[in-house]
Amino acid sequence: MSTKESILNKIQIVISNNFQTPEEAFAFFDNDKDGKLTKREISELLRKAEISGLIRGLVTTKLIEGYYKVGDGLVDWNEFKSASDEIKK
Ligand SMILES: [Ca+2]
Repeated sequence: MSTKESILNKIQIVISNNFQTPEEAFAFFDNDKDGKLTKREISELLRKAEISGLIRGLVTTKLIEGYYKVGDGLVDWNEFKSASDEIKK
């Protein structure tokens, strides 16, 4: 149950259960409101998605690696959006 699909699915469930839009979810988890999600902020999202501590660190790293394109190690809104679009497919 720790496949990429089931994890993305859990994230999607958290977002759709708690927020009207992905924008809202992004703003919620962007604690310092700098328009980017740090590793710590993403980890918080995963905690809310009830992804266990052991794989959470791993997934956070994978998400960052998979979705940051500008190479700063942060996930900005566009990247988050394309990630959540991908989840919906
Ligand atoms: Ca932030």
